[in-house]
Amino acid sequence: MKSRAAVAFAPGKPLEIVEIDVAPPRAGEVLVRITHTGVCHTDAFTLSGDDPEGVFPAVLGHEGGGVVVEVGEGVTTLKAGDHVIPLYTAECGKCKFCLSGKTNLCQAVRATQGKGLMPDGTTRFSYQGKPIYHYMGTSTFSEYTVVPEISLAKIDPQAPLEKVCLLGCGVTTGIGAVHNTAKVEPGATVAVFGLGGIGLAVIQGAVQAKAARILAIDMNPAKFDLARDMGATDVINPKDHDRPIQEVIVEMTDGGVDYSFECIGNVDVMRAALECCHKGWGESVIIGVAGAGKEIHTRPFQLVTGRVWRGSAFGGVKGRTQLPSMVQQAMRGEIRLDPFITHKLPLERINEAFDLMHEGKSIRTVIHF
Ligand code: NAD
Ligand code: AHE
Ligand code: ZN
Ligand code: ZN
Repeated sequence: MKSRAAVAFAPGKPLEIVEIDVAPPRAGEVLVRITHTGVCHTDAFTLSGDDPEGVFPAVLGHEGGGVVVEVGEGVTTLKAGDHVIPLYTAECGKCKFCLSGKTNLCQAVRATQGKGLMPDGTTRFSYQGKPIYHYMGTSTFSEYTVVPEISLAKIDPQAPLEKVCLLGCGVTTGIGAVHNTAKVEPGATVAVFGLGGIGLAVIQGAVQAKAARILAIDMNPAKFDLARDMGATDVINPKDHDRPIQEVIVEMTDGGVDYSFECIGNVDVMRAALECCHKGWGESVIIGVAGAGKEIHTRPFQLVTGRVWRGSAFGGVKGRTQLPSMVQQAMRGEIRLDPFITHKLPLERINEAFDLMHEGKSIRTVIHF
């Protein structure tokens, strides 16, 4: 079938809106009509060429919502008409990772996913007879996409897809990192570095966890009003200080924070986020994605003296089992999605969503098809 899609033909180039060919779903696969998709910084990261797993040409996008059109052979848990959120972290329920009870990082389709391929090692997308690669197992920048059954969360059909698509990445990642990765407890002091979609979701999670103090840090002061609205108690611009920001935070918090979250992808900020943690117990969670070749640094003494460095992918959330209830929380207003949606654009204008992000003017642009 034909599908309108925004194709990344080469790194560093704007996406091109073209009509691609989408092959039918094979065994264990599902054809989904995407109705809405957010644009996450990770899409921009991969488009920039900094992603070691970036392959081109590809259909990017991983924060979508849609409706099942057709299921392939052997698919039993979904049928045409079901509403779904594609998952870049699958949940097969059978692999060593799924069975461990220790991680959400199902590996059932991860190897082929990282190469831009479906689990059988081929693509369902093509343009002018040449293959187009998939992205993160989701490729939500195409009106029609093919996704493994185990990479789809079935959600309440009453849920507004134009909003709950954000649970496909940003909002779930931030809220989940607070509850599943850091396990923030009531009364805690929390620092959040980077106030985009992820950082704001961390603030929302910290409020849910009843953190007593939430410090929100960004170089762009335009982000501070929304951070306060979301529940930040203090806003800090590193540009207003002439010493390392970790020193400022340690002083403000009587020795450091209980938990910090890096939501930028900057390895220098990752260091600051670790070093602003309290001696003896402070824990820092890396969420931001850093470019190829980047490495983190600190003095080992920071860890010897009790600080902990962690990382979090998709907020530690198991998508098929946990996302449906997060959708319900959003429908009940227990998870706020509206404040994240600063812009709405048709697919044809998707490059403007990237511009708005780079200019620091948007939190999330939701694309409609
Ligand atoms: P975003 O661009 O919307 O927000 C980033 C924010 O960081 C902006 O407000 C920007 O002003 C701020 N910032 C940039 N440099 C800074 C600095 N040196 N000091 C302080 N603030 C600074 O991005 P986003 O969509 O919120 O994504 C944030 C990061 O999280 C990205 O790296 C993205 O790839 C990553 N991410 C990871 C996961 C995961 O599962 N681990 C999921 C989603 C996104
Ligand atoms: N491909 C990159 C890593 C990208 C990355 O870290 N992705 C995050 C999700 S970002 C969503 O916006 C993630 O969940 N990673 C776990 C996984 O299995 O990919 C690289 O460096 O190679
Ligand atoms: Zn994302
Ligand atoms: Zn698995």
